[in-house]
Amino acid sequence: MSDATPADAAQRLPILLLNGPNLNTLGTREPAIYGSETLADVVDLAERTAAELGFGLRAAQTNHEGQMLDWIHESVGRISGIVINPGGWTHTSVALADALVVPGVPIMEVHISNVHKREAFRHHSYVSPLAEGVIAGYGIRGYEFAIRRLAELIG
Ligand code: DHK
Repeated sequence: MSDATPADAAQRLPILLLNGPNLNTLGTREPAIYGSETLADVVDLAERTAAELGFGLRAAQTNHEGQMLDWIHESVGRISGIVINPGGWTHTSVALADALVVPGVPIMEVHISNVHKREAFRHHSYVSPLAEGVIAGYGIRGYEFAIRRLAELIG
């Protein structure tokens, strides 16, 4: 992938990076758990990683579940894969899981914290059965790893 040309990038559909509720507060929200980097830092890292691999990136964050579902529906035929940190919806939302199937593209699930080291209610994910991979506990570097894996899967 590292020898991708600008022409390859132009032909490829972009990767969609989605962040769910409360992730707009990264940087100030429980920094001992989520770190001091902001959502802007996440998007910058993701854009740089995608560009290095020859992909464009569309990034969006919302605190509104219906908005997230609409974005996923609207992405059909327009993206090559999804990297998502569903935030709290990870553990609660059948509707989000149902929507994520619609685009028919590979999905990588990211959690900044190690959810398995935390409360029991964070141990279950409705998204994981749909995901090609799950990354948790690597801080915001997890987004970079997810994009690298997605690029490998897309080829
Ligand atoms: C982010 C959240 O907002 C929580 O609801 C999840 C996840 C964990 C994270 O680690 O990025 O439980």
